[in-house]
Parts: sequence; structure tokens; C-alpha cells
Amino acid sequence: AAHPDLAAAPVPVADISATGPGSTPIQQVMGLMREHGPVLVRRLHGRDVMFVADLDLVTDLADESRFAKHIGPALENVREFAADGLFTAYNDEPNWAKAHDILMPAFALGSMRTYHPVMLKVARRLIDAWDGAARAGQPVNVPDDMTRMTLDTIGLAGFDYDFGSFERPEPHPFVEAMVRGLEWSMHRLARVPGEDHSAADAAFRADADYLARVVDDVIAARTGTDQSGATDLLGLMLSAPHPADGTTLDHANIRNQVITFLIAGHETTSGAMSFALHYLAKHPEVLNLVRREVDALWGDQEDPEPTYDEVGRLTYTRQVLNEALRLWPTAAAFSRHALKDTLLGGRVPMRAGQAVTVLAPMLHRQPVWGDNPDLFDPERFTPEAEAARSPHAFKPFGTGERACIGRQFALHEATMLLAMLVHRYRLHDHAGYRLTIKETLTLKPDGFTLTLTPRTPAD
Ligand code: MNH
Repeated sequence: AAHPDLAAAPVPVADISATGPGSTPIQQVMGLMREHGPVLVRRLHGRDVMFVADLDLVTDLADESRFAKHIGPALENVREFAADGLFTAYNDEPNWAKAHDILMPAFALGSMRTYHPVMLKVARRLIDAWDGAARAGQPVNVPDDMTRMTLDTIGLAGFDYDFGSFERPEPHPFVEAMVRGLEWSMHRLARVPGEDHSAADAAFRADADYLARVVDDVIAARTGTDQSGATDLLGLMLSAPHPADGTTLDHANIRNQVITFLIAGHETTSGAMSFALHYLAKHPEVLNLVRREVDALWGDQEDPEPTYDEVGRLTYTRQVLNEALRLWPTAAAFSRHALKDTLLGGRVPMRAGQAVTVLAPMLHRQPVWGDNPDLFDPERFTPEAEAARSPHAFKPFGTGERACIGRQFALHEATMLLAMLVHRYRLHDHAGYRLTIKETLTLKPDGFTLTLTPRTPAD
């Protein structure tokens, strides 16, 4: 008798079979939601995906007794190269819990102290490159350089492996192969049944093999030496026994974890910093407040040495980052499935196993954010404003036990770098940049460049 009424499905259906999803599927669903409201079914060649952005529905989806992470078609494609790595593992795959338990200590807040010196070292590489561009009067490509910085950081901090990205005129081939792999994963979703995609699939296979080879190099550089006591990610993977059964991760799973962390550990953070710099360049009043915060710490020191504790005190800089992640959460969607037949939010019937996808950029524009949600305003993240708002209104890192394990890592790295850049440079929007967003499963500002001049102590 308590069986939910599965017949009542008052959800609008948007059929996009005629146009296809194009190259910006997230922005397309945002547009559909602006038209049809924050709950809809997107139909493509007979395949239906339900998208939601309503606060009450997202709140309900966080109930882990009724819902769990869903590996939808996009993540199934990513599984073709990341397999049972943490991000793409099924909830009940034994290697998920095993790797999660072994790696959690490496992401506890205290562990960020160990990563701090490496993050600082790589931040200095970026600053050296930007000093050179400033002297030469050359623009910098912001997302490209943020990607260099985050890839080198996760490589060194996680695996003691140096990608040396700032010594290369082009992105590291690992990044190019990875981006093509993510694009393949995204475009594969839009395939019309019956078409021939064997060439694209063969090219993808070659990229996936290359990623695996790079990772085997990263691992080989470490095996054979004593790893006991090594506390970085690879050290833990190679040597830490699982608390419950005493076994370590097997080689195939380690490879999948390394690929996963090299990708998840840099791609989204670089986008987040790029969006934050975009908004700083467009909002001088916000930039001034960040300057006030960093100048209070470092004054007119030419080469400040930010400490771990100082990064924790950069609260306004972190508000800026949060606000950038609100408007453009760089991992924009995550999926949940029902564990049993249920009524989502008391109004949308779902069968056991059925999935919905949360569209974070639209959740982040719901009425709970006030009547001007497209406006960039870091005041939305003061401690008072946060305390007054539901924690489910802001979900850039997903939800529940499958939420982002690297959140503190990303926030520490990004907050420190933004602060150092604002302290050191004046940012010039030399090209009158207009925001366009490139999607490769993740979001980044496309073609965003700045020119830089040093700040003098007086400005
Ligand atoms: Mn991250 C899961 C967003 C930085 C490693 N990450 C997730 C999820 C989101 C997410 C959303 C959940 C996806 C889902 O439910 O399907 N992550 C981000 C964002 C940033 C980010 C927006 C930066 C900003 N992530 C990082 C960093 C690392 C990392 C940095 C590693 C150093 N993330 C992961 C891993 C998972 C994950 C690993 C999968 C965790 C799990 O399922 O156990």
C-alpha cells in the first residue's frame, strides 16, 4: 500500500533528437531548464535522461538510504580508460571501498600541510612564466597555464613525478590524450544508432594505451625502492595495507587510480581558477577586496613565502573561488540512482535503479540564490550567508560518500595561487574577453587571455 504512485510523472520532456546535443551539452540543458523549469527529461534518439536542479529534489537525493552514486553513460565511457578507479568505480565494486579507505588519510585536512611546499614550488613555476610574459608584454593563455600548474602539482604531490609542463610550448601529450579521451566520452553520448565510429574508436584506443603507458612510467619510477613510510598517494597505494584485510591494492587497480588522480586531480581545478581569474579581471571592486586581504598578509614583499596557515586565513579569496564554482561548477553534473521504488521529493516517482542527473550550474541559480543569480557576488559566501542557507544549495563537489575526495587539495592549491597572482600582478583584460565556455565533460573558459604588469607597492 505504501508503494509510490509511479503513474504520476508530471515531468516535461524535451526531445533534442533533431538537433543533437552539439558540442556544449551542459549549456544546452541549462537552456532547456530556463525554458521548461528545473526538472525535465531530455530525450535523444529514444534515450531519456532526467535532469534536476530544484533544491528540494537535490536535498532529497542526498539521502544515502534511498539514493546512491550512479555511473551513467558519460562515466561508463570514462570507465573505458579509468575502469575501477575511485571516480568511475561502481559502489559495490570491492576496489572502491578498499582504495577509498587506503587513500582517505592522504586527503584529510592535516595532509595538506605535506602538499603545501610542492604546491608552492609549482606556483612559483607559473609566476616565473608569467613574469617573463609580463616583461615581454605578451598575453598569457589562462586556462592553458592553469592546466600546466595543476598537472605538475598533482604529479609531484601525488606521485613524485615531474611533468615539467612549463618547459613545453604545447601542453604535455598526456593532457592532449586525456582531453581527446574526455571528448570521445562526451561525443559518444550523442551517437546516432547505426553510424560507423570505428576510426574515432581506434584513435581513442591509441590515446587510452598512451595514458596507460605514461602511468606505467610513473609507477615504474617508484617500484623497486622501499615505499614503506612514503605518505604520498602512490606510496600509500604501493605499500599501505587495507585496515580490514591487510592486503594492498593490485597493480591493475593502482594503474587505474593513477590515471584517475592525474585527470580528476587537475582538470577541474584548473578550470575553477580560470573562471575565478576571469571574474576578477571583470570585477575591479572584488579584485580590490582580494588585494586588501593579500596585502594585509604580505604587504610589499616582493617574493612572499605563503605559509600553510596563511592560506587558511585567505577567507575572502576563498569566497571568490566558491562564487566562481557556483556560477561555473567545472564538474557540472553528477548522477544518482534510486535504491528502491520511491517518490523523489515526494513528487517525482522513481523506480529502483532509475537515475537522475543533478545539473549543478542550474541548482546554483535557483531562487535560494536570490533574484539575480547570474550576478557574480562573493558576498554570497560570507560565513553568515552560508549559515543561513541549506548546504544542499551548493554542490560543486557532489554529495555523500562518493563526493570529491580532493576538495581540500583543490581549495588549498587554488586559493594560494589566486592570492599570489593578485598580490603580484595587475590583470589587464586586453582583449575585452567575452566569456565562452568550452566543454570537454568539464567546463573551461575558452580562449581566455590576459596581459600582466607588476604591481608597484602603491597600487
Ligand atoms: Mn573531484 C569526485 C568535483 C578536484 C579527485 N569531484 C568528484 C565529484 C565531483 C568533483 C562533482 C563527484 C562526481 C560524482 O558524483 O559522480 N573535483 C571536483 C571539482 C574540483 C575537484 C569541482 C576542483 C575544483 N578532485 C579534485 C582533485 C582531486 C579530485 C584536486 C584529486 C587530487 N574527485 C576526485 C576523486 C573523486 C572525485 C578521486 C571520486 C571519489 C569517489 O567516488 O570515491
